[in-house]
Amino acid sequence: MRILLYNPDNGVTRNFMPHLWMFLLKALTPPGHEVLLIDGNAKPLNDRELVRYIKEENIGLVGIGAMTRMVEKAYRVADVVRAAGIPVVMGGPHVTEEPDEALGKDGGQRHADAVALGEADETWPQIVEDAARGQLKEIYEPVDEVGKEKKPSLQPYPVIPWDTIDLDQFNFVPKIVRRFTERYGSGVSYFNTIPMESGRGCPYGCEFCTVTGFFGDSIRFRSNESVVQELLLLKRRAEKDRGKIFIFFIDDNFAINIKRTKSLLRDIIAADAQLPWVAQISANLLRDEELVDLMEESGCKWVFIGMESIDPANLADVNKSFNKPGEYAAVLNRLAQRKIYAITSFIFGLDNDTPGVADRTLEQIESWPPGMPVFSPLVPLPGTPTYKKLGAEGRLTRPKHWLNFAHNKMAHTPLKISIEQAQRELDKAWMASYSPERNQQAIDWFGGREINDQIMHFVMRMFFRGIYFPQRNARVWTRLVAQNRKPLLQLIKGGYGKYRESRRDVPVATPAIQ
Ligand code: B12
Ligand code: SF4
Repeated sequence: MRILLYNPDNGVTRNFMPHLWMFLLKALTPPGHEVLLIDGNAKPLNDRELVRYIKEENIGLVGIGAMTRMVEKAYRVADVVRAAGIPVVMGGPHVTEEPDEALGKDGGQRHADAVALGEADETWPQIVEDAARGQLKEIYEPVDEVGKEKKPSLQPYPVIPWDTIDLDQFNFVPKIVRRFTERYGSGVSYFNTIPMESGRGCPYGCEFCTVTGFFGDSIRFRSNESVVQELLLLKRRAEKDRGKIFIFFIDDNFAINIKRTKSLLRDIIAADAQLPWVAQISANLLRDEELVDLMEESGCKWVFIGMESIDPANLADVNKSFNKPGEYAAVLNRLAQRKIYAITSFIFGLDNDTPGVADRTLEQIESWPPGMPVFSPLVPLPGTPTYKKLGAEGRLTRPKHWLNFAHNKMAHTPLKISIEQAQRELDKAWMASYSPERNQQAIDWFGGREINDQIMHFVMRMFFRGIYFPQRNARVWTRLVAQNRKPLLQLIKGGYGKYRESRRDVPVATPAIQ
């Protein structure tokens, strides 16, 4: 049987990074079946094109995965595929919480023939075999003989053949630049961010988050050996075809077991398997100097930190008191001393937020080393304590917000700020954080040193703007470049100076004296 795994586009981030689930399920597919992958963020297809593709490729089963924010799109795609007579199985965090919705058992339209609940590593082979026999069940749940939930141990972990997978659709290097570098034989042919997991699960149970419920509070790790081998595979690939590969360790809290993280990082260093990497780590775990040293040595460049709020009352409300706003600056400085910077994530619309929350947060951010702040409203995700609490208090304004998805739009009434005001605070925080003035300040922070880091920050800032700001046409980009001409010229000058310096340092070839 030929299977298509499909990830609907999220309407925001385009081809930023492939989704791991597709590659993982492909690697776990029993022999005798062929799996094709389409990520709608990288390869947009309209309904007609998708059906034509499915027919031409003789697909017998379509698997669709989606987060809550993409599920409306996922259902639409599923409807089109089923209307063409091909069975659909859906999986991922949303349908795990709302299987009745996907199966049309809540009074709405049916979208899927089957749903895979929870982690599908062990149910996927069964789904494929059942589909091949035309005997798909409605629900696949990872349980043991006595019906108890069973989590994959991640040992052994399947080998994802990253060395042979075509990653062209996720290449950050624009085609025009590639043509130039290919012709002149130097430079980088691709830049890919690759998702990799070293473990699953988080015991912290922050109330707005689905992870503790979905993956469970028992943390499971791959062996160090298996992570190192995957890194080496990617490193060899990058070296062979002069590409750049950046690893995104998608573990929800990469340092949740500090001892184990240190041992993994030591093994990466010992095997010379370093590639530049980013990971999600909570601020409380970044107090450890030895950990941060090992992060630097093993290639860490960025850390994603869920700061959520600078207000301890807000953090207590969502069960995240282990975040201590008073230590954020120290944590970020500790990282910056090692040339590691942070993507800091904030939520607005928490219960203790009042008008002015954007200004207060921005004031703090501006006192920190430069980074990439991101802001979102509190999104009540199905299955979370937050969703239940807001529902019980009658504060969900759009209880099924995912069926009428609107980017960054609130779905509940905050306590001390109106929805409209919270929305304005969000817009303000985004605009101020990526304004030309802020971009200039980020570069100036380096005081003329580290031109490479300055360029990296500027490019990332423009990139984040491109990702997160809705208007992305050529006119907007031209205006953006014009507004940022001062930092841009400064960087070009600095980069050229560095280039000349490096040319001066190249030893002049002298004829050998006989
Ligand atoms: C990496 C990641 C991202 C990446 C993007 C995704 C990518 N390209 O990989 C980035 C950093 C950009 C991101 C952003 C966001 N993310 Co995110 N992200 C993750 C993260 C950390 C890892 C995803 C992953 O690869 N997991 C590992 C794989 C193996 O697990 P999995 O995807 O669940 O797949 C397994 C099963 O679900 C199942 N499965 C999945 N799909 C399918 C399909 C079929 C057919 C079958 C059979 C099975 C199946 O099988 C897989 C193997 O067991 C998860 C948390 C987590 N640990 O999963 C959050 C998570 C998915 N993100 C989440 C959220 C909320 C967001 C944001 C909305 C946050 C925000 N407010 O901005 C944004 C939205 C971005 C966007 N524009 O779409 C939520 C989603 C919850 C939900 N119900 O939707 C999660 C679960 C985290 C959380 N805090 O609750 N994210
Ligand atoms: S620490 Fe992160 S992954 Fe863990 S529960 Fe909190 S928000 Fe979710």
